[in-house]
Amino acid sequence: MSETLHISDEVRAALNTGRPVVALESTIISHGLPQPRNLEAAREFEQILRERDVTPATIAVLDGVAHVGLDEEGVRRIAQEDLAKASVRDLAILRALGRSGATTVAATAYLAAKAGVRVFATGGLGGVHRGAQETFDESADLTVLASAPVAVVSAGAKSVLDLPATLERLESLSVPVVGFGTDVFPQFWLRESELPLDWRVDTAAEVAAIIRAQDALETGAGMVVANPIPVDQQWDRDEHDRVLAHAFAEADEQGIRGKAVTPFLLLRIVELSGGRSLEVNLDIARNNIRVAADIATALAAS
Ligand code: PSU
Ligand code: MN
Repeated sequence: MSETLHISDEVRAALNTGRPVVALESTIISHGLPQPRNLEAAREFEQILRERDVTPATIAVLDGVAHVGLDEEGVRRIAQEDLAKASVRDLAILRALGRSGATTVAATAYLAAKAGVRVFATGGLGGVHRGAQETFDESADLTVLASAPVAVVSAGAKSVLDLPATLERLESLSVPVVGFGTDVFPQFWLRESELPLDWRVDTAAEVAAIIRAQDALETGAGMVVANPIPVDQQWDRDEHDRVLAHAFAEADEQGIRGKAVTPFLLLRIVELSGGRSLEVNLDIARNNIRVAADIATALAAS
């Protein structure tokens, strides 16, 4: 059998010499953004890091092998092939059957931690779904962060979720949440919310110091760095509320359940908003990647 975890030469060289590396997920490319924009986005996300002298480690499972760092062909495959949406529980199955999968935040954080990559940028974290009291639908993104020591830079959690419940679960799971230049938990497409956070940081160096302190204390946990979209880039609140209500009603009518919920809502929201939510989603990811680059750079220097 070929190796189970393949770290690309570029990522390995950066890790071995203590240079900054940022992990990127592939579910956002495969299932969160529409084709053909998703391929452009995957390339641009890596480029944002390279311009800052940070090595991108896009993570995906290809033909049974978990890759940390993709070549051009790998990036093309996650954007154009119809890949399974892979969480941590799917990794061994993909491995054994030689199948491919786009990794969620949970699976990406798990594999990043295994490879020794400590900083990860995404759009919005998964969380507790609305109605979870009955469906039990809570993203493994939350539980995995309790034991994967990776700082995830995210614009809060997607506003299609139950955000107060998501914060409660992160507390129960002992996953630290820090606002990056904010006192409240952002709502993905919207900067503000009425959900206060206990901790605010204003610099990448502070986040790097927290990561070092987590190591010293051996907490073993990850962290959520909640980075809100700048006010001039956020989505119009009324349109946001209107479109989300519409998308929820459709998901309900069509009986969309389980892992299909997030991709369905994200892609339907893009259509219903005439592409506006996509532009904001891309800006969210770009902003998070820039902040992650700064954190990884500060960490490498510390
Ligand atoms: N953030 C985005 N777009 C996405 C996701 C996050 O901007 O598509 C994906 C992530 O991969 C996250 C997943 O892990 O949605 C959550 O899915 P679920 O709710 O089924 O756990
Ligand atoms: Mn789910």
